[in-house]
Amino acid sequence: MRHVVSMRKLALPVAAAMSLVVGGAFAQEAKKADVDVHNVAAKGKMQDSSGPSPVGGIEMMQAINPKSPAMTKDEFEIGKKIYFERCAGCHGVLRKGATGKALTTDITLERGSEYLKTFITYGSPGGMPNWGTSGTLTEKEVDIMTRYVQHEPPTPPEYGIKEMEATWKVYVKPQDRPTKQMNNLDLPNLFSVTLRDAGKIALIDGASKKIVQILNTGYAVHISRMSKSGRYLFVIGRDAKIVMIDLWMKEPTPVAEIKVGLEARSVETSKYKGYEDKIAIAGTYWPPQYVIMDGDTLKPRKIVGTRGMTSDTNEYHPEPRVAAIVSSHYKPEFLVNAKETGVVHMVNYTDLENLKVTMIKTPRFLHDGGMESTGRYFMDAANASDKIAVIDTKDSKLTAVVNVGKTPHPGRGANFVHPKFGPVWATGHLGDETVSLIGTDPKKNPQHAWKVVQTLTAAGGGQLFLKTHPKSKNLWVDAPLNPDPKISQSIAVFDINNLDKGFELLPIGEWAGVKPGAKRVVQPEYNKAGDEVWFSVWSGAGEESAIVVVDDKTRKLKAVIKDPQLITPTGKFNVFNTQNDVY
Ligand code: DHE
Repeated sequence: MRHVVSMRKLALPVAAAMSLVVGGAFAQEAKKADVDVHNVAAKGKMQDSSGPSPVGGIEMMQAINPKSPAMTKDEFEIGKKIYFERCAGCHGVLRKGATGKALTTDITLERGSEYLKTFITYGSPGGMPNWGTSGTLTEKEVDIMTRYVQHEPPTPPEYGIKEMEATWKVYVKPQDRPTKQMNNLDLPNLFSVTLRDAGKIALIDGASKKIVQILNTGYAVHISRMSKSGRYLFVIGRDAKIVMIDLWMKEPTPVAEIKVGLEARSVETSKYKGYEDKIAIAGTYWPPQYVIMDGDTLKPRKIVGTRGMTSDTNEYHPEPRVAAIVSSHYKPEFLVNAKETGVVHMVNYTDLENLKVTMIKTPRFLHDGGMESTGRYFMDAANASDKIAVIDTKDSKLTAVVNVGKTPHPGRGANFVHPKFGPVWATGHLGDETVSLIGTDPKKNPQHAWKVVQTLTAAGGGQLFLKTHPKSKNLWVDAPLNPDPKISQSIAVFDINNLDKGFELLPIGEWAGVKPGAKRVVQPEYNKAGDEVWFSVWSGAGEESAIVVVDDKTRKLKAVIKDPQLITPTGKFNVFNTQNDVY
């Protein structure tokens, strides 16, 4: 079965595509938001999945500009909340522009209220959502936003070591923790599942598919990462709270936590020989910075700001958000993506007092990425430039820049051996239906290295993640943001040895057998053995979701994991695969 939808009409910039709210930390918010998505989808715009920024609730000063249209304090507060929930992702906290246009008052006051109101109500072909006509914002809210953006943007507070230390808690000191695993769990095949809108994670046993434990983490949980030994699990939420869980305790238990800023997406741990489990790092969207911590307690040690000049135009950017962070296997270094400047900070963690950071210039805006199969090269998506930057973690330099499809979104990508071109790394795209395969073997296949060797046509645009496994012959590609439910509720699967045959579309959402809902199928994840794949079937916070497990060999349904506690499952992180960068 083939469903090919041209995404040309639907090609929104990544942040715009993801700036409408589907869920939220609160069921009520999510309910309202689900309606938003259907409205948007019905109008043929790409579905969105972003969560509201928690920054809107923070106290900030209202600067008075005599030229700005009048607003009461209450209206300003409403405007601020809406701005952070809906607009900041594209236009930036300080409105200097990111994926969306700059909205500083020199521009907005000149455009004037009539122009701005039309823009907010009807959207634009450039990617601005139609907030008014989609019903997302009421007429009154559009009016408030029209005036709000003509006021000086309020700045959220900074967040230094003092603020971090005030939130830092060690529940169980390292010396009071076990010296060996005290439970019978098959840890390498345990899955940490994000329950996004519940602010929790579920630990699910890979063999029995039973929920072992549900743990509170933070607001709109985002990702889980493992320490090198596979003992400590780190979970970070959009609220920048990190919870560190010791999987060796009798019951996996949080042993430390810290809030490292006001808004965040990424956390990672040291993987270089001799530094296993020693150091942790987290990056924040606000303030734009990253913090290096002790790997066993989360004690904050060193904060580095990312504010600085952009890689291409050498202009100052006041809020380069920290997106993906990966840990080098070749050096005691982290690779930190500063999104808006297009600079990868290669941070050497051997001497925090005399910190060495190699700044690598790449195209903008950096988002996510992962290692190719040898672990030497970081394949880094510069999504607004439609490019993948290839960074050599051994020689600490940019090796190549590869043109791919519209708005690459690889997650960590997928590595496999192509029957004709040798080892490749794959990325899907938010903005079109293609999957780009890039040659990654400069030694034995130099003619194909760092080139797109093949472009596959998957089910549609709105892809977020794709996955395979060294033992598998399948490449699974999701498209949860596609406006066509037939596509967003299914998975496209390719046979790696017969890629020209095209894909098979499996109706995972239908297989879940859940009650009506968005049922977006998101983020394939393998078990440790590499013989089954787990998919989230993701509906609203008040609706029924599930995890569907498929047999990798037969592509047949193997199990459905359902539980009232499985609220908005999105990311799933197998301990062994996350620990060892298997993808
Ligand atoms: Fe994510 C990874 C940022 C929306 C699920 N997400 C990441 C990473 C970043 C990021 C920077 C890489 C972290 C790393 O490797 O260190 N995500 C953002 C956003 O800024 C964005 C676009 C909008 C927002 O408001 O947050 C966003 N992400 C989403 C979602 O809506 C998703 C689908 C559901 C959810 O849980 O919120 C979502 N993001 C994920 C997942 C990963 C991720 C599952 C990890 C994938 C992996 O395999 O490693």
